[in-house]
Amino acid sequence: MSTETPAPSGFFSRLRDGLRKTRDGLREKLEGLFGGATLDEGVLEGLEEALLASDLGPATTAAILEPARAAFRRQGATNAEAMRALLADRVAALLNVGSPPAPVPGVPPHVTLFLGVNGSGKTTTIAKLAKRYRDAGERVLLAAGDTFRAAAIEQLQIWGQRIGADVIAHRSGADPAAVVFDACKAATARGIQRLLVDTAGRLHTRQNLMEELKKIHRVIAREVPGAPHETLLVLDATIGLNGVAQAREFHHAVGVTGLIIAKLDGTAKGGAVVAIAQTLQLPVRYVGVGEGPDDLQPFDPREFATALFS
Ligand SMILES: Nc1nc2c(ncn2[C@@H]2O[C@H](COP(=O)(O)OP(=O)(O)OP(=O)(O)O)[C@@H](O)[C@H]2O)c(=O)[nH]1
Ligand SMILES: [Mg+2]
Repeated sequence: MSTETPAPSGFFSRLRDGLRKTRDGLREKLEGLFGGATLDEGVLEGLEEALLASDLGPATTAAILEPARAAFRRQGATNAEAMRALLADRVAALLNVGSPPAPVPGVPPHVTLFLGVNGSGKTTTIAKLAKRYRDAGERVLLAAGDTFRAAAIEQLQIWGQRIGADVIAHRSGADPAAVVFDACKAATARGIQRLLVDTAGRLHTRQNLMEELKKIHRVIAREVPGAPHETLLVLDATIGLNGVAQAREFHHAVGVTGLIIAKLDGTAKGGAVVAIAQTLQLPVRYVGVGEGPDDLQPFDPREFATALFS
């Protein structure tokens, strides 16, 4: 956790604070490298090591360094400031993938389905997003689609109470598709603007989980026209590049439309965000930078890239 006090409302300083561990790792290496007035081949090699150490992965690191190498070849040498700008531009470009979120439907509800392995941060992220929507004056309903893990339903209900959102829940062990069916019906009947669907992160097997998520997705698509409007995969930033394989598995099974990277504040592997977005060609929608209800930031590629290298 951070020891600096972040500016309360400054988006950029909150993001910088969340990225602190990743940036400190990079900065230490970059400052050593960029200490001299000009850059040489040795600096490029050092740069490659620094980027790899922040979990950018070999392919993304190569893609980031390509324009830097070209500039170096063309000019023989280039200065540290120009190099930082090149790197930030490139990272921003690599993060600029996928489509923007679908527009809010003319007829409510807008439905978001949340996926992710156990402990990745789904329920907390749902609470944070629900609070954003509530603060914007929207009516929010939560669906307790994780009926498998002990106390998962209660956890969502407690968040619902804190935030002022109703929760549709059945008993522990009930069929999640039936919960989601009821939630879709209730959201439509009550004119709810945002329905957020929580799901299990673990069942008896991973195959069971994927089958269940497909079923839930089908129920939503059948009950609400055009839904789910977003299918967001919540990844734990602390697993770094392992997120690539996880994202691939969920995307293949269910069809993900965007990513949420939780726990960015707890890792020096924040570079993996770039690798995951680029490899899967999926946009990052939000990042989690703490455990509190306000610790969620809309994701902006340019701001992220700037925060990474500043
Ligand atoms: N530091 C930090 N912790 C977070 C963040 N997001 C979630 N957490 C913590 O991560 C832990 C797991 O979060 P949950 O939201 O319960 O994860 P989940 O994916 O719903 O887990 P299951 O219900 O077991 O599948 C909790 O202790 C959260 O407080 C974040 O952005 N930063
Ligand atoms: Mg959960």
